[in-house]
Amino acid sequence: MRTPERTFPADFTFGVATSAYQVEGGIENDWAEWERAGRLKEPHARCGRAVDHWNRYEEDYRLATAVGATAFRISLEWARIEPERGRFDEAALEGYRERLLKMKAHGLTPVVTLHHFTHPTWFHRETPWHQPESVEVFRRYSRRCAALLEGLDARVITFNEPMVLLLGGYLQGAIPPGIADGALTMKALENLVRAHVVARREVGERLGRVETGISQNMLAFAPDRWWNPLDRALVRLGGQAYNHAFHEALSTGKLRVNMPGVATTRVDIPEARDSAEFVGVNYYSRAHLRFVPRPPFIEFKYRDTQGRGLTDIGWEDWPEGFLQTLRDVKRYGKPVWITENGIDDRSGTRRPQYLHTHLGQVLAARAEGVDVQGYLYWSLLDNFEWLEGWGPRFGLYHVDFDTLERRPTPACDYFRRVATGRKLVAPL
Ligand code: IFM
Repeated sequence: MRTPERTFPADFTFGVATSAYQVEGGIENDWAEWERAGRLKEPHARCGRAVDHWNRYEEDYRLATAVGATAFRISLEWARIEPERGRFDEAALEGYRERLLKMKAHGLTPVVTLHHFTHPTWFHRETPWHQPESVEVFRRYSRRCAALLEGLDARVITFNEPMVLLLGGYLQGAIPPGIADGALTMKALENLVRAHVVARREVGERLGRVETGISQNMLAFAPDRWWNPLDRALVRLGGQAYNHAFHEALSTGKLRVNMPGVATTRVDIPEARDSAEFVGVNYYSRAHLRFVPRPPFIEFKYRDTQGRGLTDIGWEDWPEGFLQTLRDVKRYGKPVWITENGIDDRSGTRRPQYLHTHLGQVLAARAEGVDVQGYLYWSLLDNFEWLEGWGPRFGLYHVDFDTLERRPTPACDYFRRVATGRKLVAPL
């Protein structure tokens, strides 16, 4: 693994990332319904009060600054803001505004995601993403969000991991809205691109020039059998669809997916051309793909190829793929933000090393001319991990899920040393 440079420039941002549903608590949305329908791996698990960030936000801002973070990524919960279609909750909007102002006062620059997987309960019944009306509905919501951000100098992420939402929610039926249909998935993808465009326009009209983009979950892919041409074709086509179709649409205005037998689309959306100021990358792992001769034709697995041990959620620890991913996004010619990177490490002992190797890859990418400007660790706190419920622990801070007490893991000290010293030091 190459780590040619060991220092981060003074203007490189270190921060932390969270999302509303996973930390705030007390939210009624499509995921809460999904949980009540028993659709999580542990059918009785509930997000419920989450880790009560809605009330403990000031404590959490202090925890972020204590590790040297100067940026804090949150998401706005659409279901709080627009609980019924067309009715906006002024108290919720005020609540977010107050929290963002406090965040600023703590010296943290807000990075604000408008959509992080969840929806108000009416959304899928009335205007699901495969229907064109969804775009207008999102535009109206974004307009209200933009007003919230006045004077905050926030960076805006319209959508978090749109391909994860589509794969899970529209192709596999594993997360809300539970659809499993390739053609609808492609319609929804097109509307998400259009929704990004109109949301960015709303933000720009209200706030002037704001750095706006998306966060894309990007996996390093490898063929399960290196010698098998079908596995290799899957890596090529799947990698293009999963990692690049969305970014590419926002860069060129051309939306292209070509996964024969699964989903294909070819649409030109000229207004999407050059519609992001930065490329948001969420990187965690590598996946091996194997062709199987029956729908859905793809088998997806994480393998421990290096004997490093899978992470506790079962993902390969593969920092090498981070560099590969960052090289790959250089083609968009925009600044790059790592909007998530992190490890489910339930003992808390592996995280400093994970940070060390992954930040090393960020430096290596920078040395190759990839303009990486910021790194947001996922996550500040242990939190609710979607279908996995309360098992995984990604937090720099360990949270006792009974008492909600936050305690630093060894990675807090490591993160602080790098973020404040600007040097890639070795973990102690
Ligand atoms: O917890 C999630 C987050 O919501 C989106 N990116 C991946 C994280 C870990 O699975």
